[in-house]
Amino acid sequence: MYGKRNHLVLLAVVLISCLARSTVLEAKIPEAVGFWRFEGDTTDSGKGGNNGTLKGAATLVTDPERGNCLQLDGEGYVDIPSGVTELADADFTIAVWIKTTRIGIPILSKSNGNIEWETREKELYVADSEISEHDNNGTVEYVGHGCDWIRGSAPVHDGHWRHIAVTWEAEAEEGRIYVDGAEQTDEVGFNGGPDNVGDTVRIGFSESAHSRGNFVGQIDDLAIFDVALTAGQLAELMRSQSGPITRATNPNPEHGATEVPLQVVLTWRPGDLATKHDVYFGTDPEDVASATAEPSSVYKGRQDTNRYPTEGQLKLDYARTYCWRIDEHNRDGTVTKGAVWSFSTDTMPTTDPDNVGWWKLNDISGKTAADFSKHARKGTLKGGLSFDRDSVRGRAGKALRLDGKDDYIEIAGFKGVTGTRPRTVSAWIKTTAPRGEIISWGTDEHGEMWILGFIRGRVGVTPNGGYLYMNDPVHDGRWHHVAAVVHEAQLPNLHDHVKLYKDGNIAEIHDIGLLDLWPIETGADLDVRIGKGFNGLIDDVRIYDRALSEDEIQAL
Ligand SMILES: [Ca+2]
Ligand SMILES: [Ca+2]
Ligand SMILES: [Ca+2]
Ligand SMILES: [Ca+2]
Repeated sequence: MYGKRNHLVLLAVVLISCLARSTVLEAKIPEAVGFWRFEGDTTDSGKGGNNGTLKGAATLVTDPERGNCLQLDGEGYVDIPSGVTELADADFTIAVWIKTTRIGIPILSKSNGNIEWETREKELYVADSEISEHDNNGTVEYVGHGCDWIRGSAPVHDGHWRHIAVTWEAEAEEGRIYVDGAEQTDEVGFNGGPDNVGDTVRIGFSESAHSRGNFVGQIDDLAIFDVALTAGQLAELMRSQSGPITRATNPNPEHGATEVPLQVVLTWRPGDLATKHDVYFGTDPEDVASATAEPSSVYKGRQDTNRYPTEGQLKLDYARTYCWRIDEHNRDGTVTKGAVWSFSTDTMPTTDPDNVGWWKLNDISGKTAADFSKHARKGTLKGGLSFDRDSVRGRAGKALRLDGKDDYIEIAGFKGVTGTRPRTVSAWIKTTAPRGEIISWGTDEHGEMWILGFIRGRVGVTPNGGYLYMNDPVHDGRWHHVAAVVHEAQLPNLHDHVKLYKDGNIAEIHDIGLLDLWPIETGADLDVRIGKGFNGLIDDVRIYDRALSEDEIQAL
């Protein structure tokens, strides 16, 4: 009796202390090694004591929302006379508030400061898709020269204060990007190449080729830690610096998204205190920015849920830019006006008579892939593949992630370009697994198939018997454009009449030691299929029944 009761008490004590302990551990934020709060000066209140110096036109200002902060105009920066901590070869976190409408701007760099992007220099920046040739306008990225990237997926250039962070666990090689306390990692290839001895930190300074000019906007509470903070710690850090986040965040479609399907539902993360939401939606950014909760063409009413429309989908027009804004009605009776977010919809299907199939894979729900050729040859997702689950940020708009097992897309009833006819097939791919098909059709006999896919680890074509593949590997985890062209010939063969393209240029062919004279006479049994056995991302798959020129392929 006595013993049992004692055990129960002991158990309760252990449970309570475990709970208390885990809560404390989760929330406890370690001391920063560098912490610049810009409270009227550039003092470092972290443990490193690395006080900064304002350079150029950098100034300290007072912001209505965040109080004292740093203001940069594209030329100034803050110089930190130290490397602060290792920003690659050991765990670290950089966490900071930024407010900007610009893209292609640096937040923090660690370098020798000569404005030349050199081996193992590092930069945290807001991406510009024109520089990166990646559909990532306004997202946060961390890069090292020769070290690859940690890439975020959520744009942050909406002119409101956004809390952003990059974390790196060196041993596990885990990198993450956080926006407003929520993980928003798109891809990680970062390899942790150590910092150069003597490189120092600059705030808002452009050292890399990924940004143009210094930061434009405001920066506050920049903290560097020599540990990788958890999501819980980052959320705690953010709230300790700002109180509740009352505005709507994390718009979907993302701010700046392109090639958005015509049927969408708008969703967002509600403010911490929101009970109701005012929805504004239209095509004129000024109307959407200035409208109030009075009847107008852009005010869509006050609602409980964080989706618009509350039921069904919006039906939009092709190739238009739409803007929206969510104002949050808070528990305390206040209203927090939201940012104006925008996105643009997909273009009209082509009228090009030579384009016989074009799957942009921008769809975001269901299992049907729209065809942007004039033939409307819809694809069907197979093997458990679905846009709801497998749609990801693509090369243009969205792309599809295939599992390399049973996933593929079937174009039912479409036999592709058959016989000896000229043709062009192309796709964007991103993979680290060099296997599987990109696109195929034909009859399962020697010489009668037409397969673009991986052959001996390289991209090439085979009619089933004989093959032709490129020399350069493309399975490096980056986007690559691949294409194959069969030129006009009475009896085309791989050696004389087929060209392969990598990233818009004629690809060097792997020397396989023999001339491949297999004829190409494609059968018409199998339906066109995309991505069978392919493990990775695929985007913008096209078929033409004509040999495109090098210039035309470059433009795809
Ligand atoms: Ca401050
Ligand atoms: Ca340099
Ligand atoms: Ca599957
Ligand atoms: Ca796409």
